[in-house]
Amino acid sequence: MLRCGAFRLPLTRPLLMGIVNLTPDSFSGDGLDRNISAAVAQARQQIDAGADLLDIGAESSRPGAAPTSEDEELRRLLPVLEALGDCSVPLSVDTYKPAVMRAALANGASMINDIYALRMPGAIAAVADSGCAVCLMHMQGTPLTMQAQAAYADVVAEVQAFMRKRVSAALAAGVASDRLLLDPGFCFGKTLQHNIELLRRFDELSIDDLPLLAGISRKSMLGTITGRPVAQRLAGSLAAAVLAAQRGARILRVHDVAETRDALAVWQAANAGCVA
Ligand code: 8Y7
Repeated sequence: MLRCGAFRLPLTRPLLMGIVNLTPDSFSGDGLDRNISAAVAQARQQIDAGADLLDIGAESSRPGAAPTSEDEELRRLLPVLEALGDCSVPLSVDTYKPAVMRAALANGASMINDIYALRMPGAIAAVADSGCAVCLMHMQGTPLTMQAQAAYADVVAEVQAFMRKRVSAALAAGVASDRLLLDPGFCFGKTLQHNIELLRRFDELSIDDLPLLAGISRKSMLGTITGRPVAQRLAGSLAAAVLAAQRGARILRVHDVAETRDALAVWQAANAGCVA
């Protein structure tokens, strides 16, 4: 069971985290109001499609992306959190900035998804006293530089060692273990070979039975494998989601909730020998 603010998420079947992207490059340059209603509509559609939780992000973490200011991030996030205040699933906010974490938690977020795994000064303190869930993700470098310098002797061992340190830091600050999720951070400072190794050996990443999250949906590693542009990576994303689930992922961070749900339903039926 994952503690996630006022929510308790069962971890007996893989959960789907629907992605809601508030970065301007994912919209067509409309005004902020249009963006808010588009984002809220996208969020509600993800919930209708069966999302168990949503991940709302207002700063791009794509390779090469430049940072967004705290004010701008909050200007994008807060109206959407407010509009989704009555929704039935936990809202995760994708941020590494302590002030944004505090504001998000004060405005209805139940989870913080941090690509820096609470390494920014003040980040652990920002989440410690709330009951929110926290996703600790591995990244080598920063989004601006990470693809230029990806190097590991043993990617699985190094990612796991990093996660172990971040778990210790969180526990030492009083974040209970039932609030923690781990994520190897596919494509965050990794070559294709590293990403494939992490997926192939995903089950080896677990630490103290903490739940693992996998975010592979539409990513460049799928583009490299299939030769497809981002708009044509659904089939690759579904294959990766099923594989990650097979290898122990408890939460899948995805763009295509309805399709992933169907793919997982087939996988689960075959596993269980019956339709649930
Ligand atoms: C991940 C993520 C992104 C991921 C977690 C994208 C914010 C890039 N990827 N957070 N965020 N794990 N925890 O293509 O893999 O979605 S952004």
